[in-house]
Amino acid sequence: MTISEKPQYDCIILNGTVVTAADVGCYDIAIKDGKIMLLAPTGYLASAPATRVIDAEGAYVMPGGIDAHVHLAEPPLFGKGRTADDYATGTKSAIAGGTTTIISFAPQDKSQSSLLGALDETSIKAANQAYCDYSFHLLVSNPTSQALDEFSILRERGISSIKIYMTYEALQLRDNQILDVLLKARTEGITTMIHAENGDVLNWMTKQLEDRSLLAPKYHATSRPQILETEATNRAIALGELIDTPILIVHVSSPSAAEVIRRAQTKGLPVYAETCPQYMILTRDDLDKPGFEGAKCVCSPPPREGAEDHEGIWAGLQNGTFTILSSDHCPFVFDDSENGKKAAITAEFPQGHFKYIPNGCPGVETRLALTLSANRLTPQKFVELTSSNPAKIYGLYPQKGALIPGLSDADLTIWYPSSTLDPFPIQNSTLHHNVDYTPYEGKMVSQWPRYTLIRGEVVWDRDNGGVVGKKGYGQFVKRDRSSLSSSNSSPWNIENF
Ligand code: DUC
Ligand code: ZN
Ligand code: ZN
Repeated sequence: MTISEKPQYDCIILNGTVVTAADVGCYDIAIKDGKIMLLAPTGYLASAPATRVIDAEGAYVMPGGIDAHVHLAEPPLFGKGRTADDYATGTKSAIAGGTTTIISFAPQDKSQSSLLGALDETSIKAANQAYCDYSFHLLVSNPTSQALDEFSILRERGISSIKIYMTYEALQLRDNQILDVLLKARTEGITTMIHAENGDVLNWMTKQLEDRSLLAPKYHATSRPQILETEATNRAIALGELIDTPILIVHVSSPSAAEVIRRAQTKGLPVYAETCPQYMILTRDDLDKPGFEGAKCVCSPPPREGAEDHEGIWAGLQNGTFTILSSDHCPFVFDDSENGKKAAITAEFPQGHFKYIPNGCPGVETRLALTLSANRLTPQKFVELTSSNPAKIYGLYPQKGALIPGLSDADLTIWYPSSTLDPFPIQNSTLHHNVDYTPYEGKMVSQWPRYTLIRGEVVWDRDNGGVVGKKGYGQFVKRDRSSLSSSNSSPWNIENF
C-alpha cells in the first residue's frame, strides 16, 4: 500500500464471538463509513488493511445496546424532583455501559394543546450534547384534537411511538382519552407505550396510609400493590383490543401483570411488554433501609416482595412475554432537598413522606452488565431483549439492533473474554451519570463492556481512557413504524361491534 492509499476498512474487529438475536458464531467484522461491511470466518480479515484493528480475543461482540426507556432533562413530572442527567451526562453514562442508542421522552405539559412544542424543546436540549445516538417518545399528557392531529407530523419527523400514563396527576389520562389516543395511533402507525397503574386506587391507598401516619419510604410500595398494576394492565389491554392497535406495557414489575400480558399474547393480540433490571434485582426490603436510604430505590411501579417475584420476571424474559428490557433510567440526586429524593423531607414531614419522593432510579449504565452477569439468558436472548427487539418495535431495525452488512450501523458492544475479568462490585464512584448513588451499590458483576463503538468510532475503551467519544457525536435517528406488529391500515369501524 502506498502512503496515499486509504486502507480498505476503517476498522476491523478480529476474533469475535459474534452474537445476534438469531445466532452465535466466530467471525471477524469489517467496518467502513460507519457501517458493517463484512462478517467473515475468524482469521479471514487477519491481515486486511484497516485504520484500526481491535482484537476481541474471543469475547462476545454484539449489536450495541438500545435503551428505549431513559428520562433526561425532564421537568418535575412524577411529583417533586427534577431529573439530574441532561443529554450529555445521561448519554455519556449510556456508552460507558455499552449502550449505543437511547430513546428518551419529549414531555408535553398538560397546559399545552400541541405536541410540537415539546418535541422542539427536547430536540434543542439534545442537540450537540449527546455521546450516543438518540430518539424521543412523545409523552402525551393532553390529547387535544390538535395534539391528535399532530401524530402524522410526528411520523414525518421520525417519531413512531408515544407514551401515556394511567396515573400521576400531571400526566394521567382517562379511559376515553386513552381510546382517542389509541385510535389515532392506529391510523398513523404509532406504537403506544402505557404506564399501567391505577391512579385512583393508588390515591385511595395513599390516603389510607396517611390516615395511619405510615409515611416511610417502604410505604411507597404498600401504596402500589401488584393488583393495582395488574388491573391497569388488564384495562390497557382491553382498550387496545377494542381499537385493535399495538400497545407496549412499560416497566412491568409484577408476575401477575406479566400473566395477563401472556394471556393476551396467546390470544394473538398485538400486546408487547417491557421490564427493567430493578424488577429482577431490588425488593421492597430495599425501600426499608435505615433512615431515608430507602428513598433511593423508590420507583414506580415499586420493586416487589422477593425472590418469587423476581423469578416470575425472569420467566417472562425467557419465555418471550417481555419484548424488551430497558433501564427506565430516571435519575434524581439523593442528597438534594430541592430537586432530589430529599425534597420529600420538609418542615411538615421531617422524616419525609413517601408521596413526595421523586419516583425513579438511575440505571442506564448498569443495565447490560447486570443482566448479562446474571447468566439467566442465552446470549442471543440477551441481544434480542436489549438491542434487536427495541430496534424492531421502535422502527430502528436493521439500521440499529443488527449486524447486517451494508445495512446496519457499526454500533457494537464488545465484552471481555470469558474469565478474564474478576467479578467486581458496582460502585457509584465509577459510574458516569450525574447522580450521587446507584441502587446497585455493591452488587457483583462478572462482565462489563470493554469497548463501545458507534458508527464505527470507538467511544468507550475501558482500559485506555474510558470515555473517548465526544459530546455531540450522537445523532438524532429518524424512526419508521414498528416492524414487529403488522400494520392495520383498514379504517376502524364502530359497526363491527
Ligand atoms: N414512570 C416512568 O416511566 N419513569 C419514572 C417514573 C414513572 O412512574
Ligand atoms: Zn412510567
Ligand atoms: Zn420511565
